[in-house]
Amino acid sequence: MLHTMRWFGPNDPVSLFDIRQAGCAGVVSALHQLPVGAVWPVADIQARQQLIEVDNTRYAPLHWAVVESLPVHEDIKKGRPTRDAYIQNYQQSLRNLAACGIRTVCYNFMPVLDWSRTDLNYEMPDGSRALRFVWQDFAVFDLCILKRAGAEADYEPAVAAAAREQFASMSTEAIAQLTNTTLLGLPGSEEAFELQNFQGLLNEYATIDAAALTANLHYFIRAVAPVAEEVGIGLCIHPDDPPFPLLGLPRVVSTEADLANLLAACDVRANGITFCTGSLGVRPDNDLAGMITRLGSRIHFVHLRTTKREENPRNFHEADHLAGDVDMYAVMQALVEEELRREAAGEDQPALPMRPDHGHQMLDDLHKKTYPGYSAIGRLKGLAELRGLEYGLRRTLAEAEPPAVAAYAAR
Ligand code: DNO
Repeated sequence: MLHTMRWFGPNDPVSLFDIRQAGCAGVVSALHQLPVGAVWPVADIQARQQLIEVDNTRYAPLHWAVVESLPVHEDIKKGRPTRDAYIQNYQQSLRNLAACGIRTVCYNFMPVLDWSRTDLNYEMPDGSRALRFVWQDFAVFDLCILKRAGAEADYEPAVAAAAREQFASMSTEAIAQLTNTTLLGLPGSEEAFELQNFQGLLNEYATIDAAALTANLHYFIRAVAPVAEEVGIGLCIHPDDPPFPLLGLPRVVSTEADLANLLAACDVRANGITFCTGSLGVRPDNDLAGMITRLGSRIHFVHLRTTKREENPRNFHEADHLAGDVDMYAVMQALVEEELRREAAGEDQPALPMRPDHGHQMLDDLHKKTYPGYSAIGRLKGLAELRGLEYGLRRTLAEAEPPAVAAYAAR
């Protein structure tokens, strides 16, 4: 696989120097400074490439392998009349990225919020810190802080009652912290949504149910995937995180059926998947290794991470990369098999770009401020473990498949 790490840009406290030493050949980055919906100009893309690929020639090269994300404007998700203009911008950004040599572009279709957690500092038994999602804490936010109309119906009565009791004993500081964590903005931004405006953003989805959101997603992909196909980009949707509806908003990229429907909506290779085991793995009904085997040719990018479900099955925390509920051995085996298949078929870039997704805050990073989930040492540890697993599986599987061994050796 092509080992990569996410780099949020020049303000990221984890440097390109760090990422290189962690063992990466590729970088995953985005132009977070541009407003969502704007065309990404060639000059801005090249400026980022300059930082990653050209400056600092003293050390081993790094390559901007994946854009994560080229974000989708809310008007596209809502199916507003203005969506066509934003879709045209998206198509132009894809053309510009392709002109600069970028071949993999990730996006998501989650309304309003990107990923959601309720705790960014959950203490693990070894003292490191993990990200965690607790359904009851989320209910506290929804029922008692946001006070969303109709929220009551979304929680089991016992959870709602416990949430109210919990809220009554929370300090002002704890309430502020939960509010800020839940409203954290898009990755790469340190700003959170404002509580006052937030209900307004949710209201705009009042008439958009899962079927309508799916139709809007398919409308979008039918317009942009042919352009991606033409310019040689693999577009890859990131699944919902967590993979179930929150705050009354529909979520439509959570299961194998959701993904298969999306792929069928525009049957070109460019219409693909970011296979995020951490997001999909929260649901016990997602058979991850089987999904890779069945959908594999359309996987353009891989996020490897695992979560551990807790006593309430909607609660989870991010576990060590080889622990947790994801069978990483089976996942890695299916991924290596997919790569061997690509090699045997003579594909020009058979290596799947992979990044160790998130990592615990540990060792020296406990004293540093990094983007939640994106500390250097936790990701380095995750990558090291995953690479070891990949190496072992490669050796074993390639021996069983002589043509693929030859293809691999010839790289
Ligand atoms: C979280 C990330 C997501 C992801 C976007 C992709 O750490 O995996 O925020 O980048 O959803 O569009």
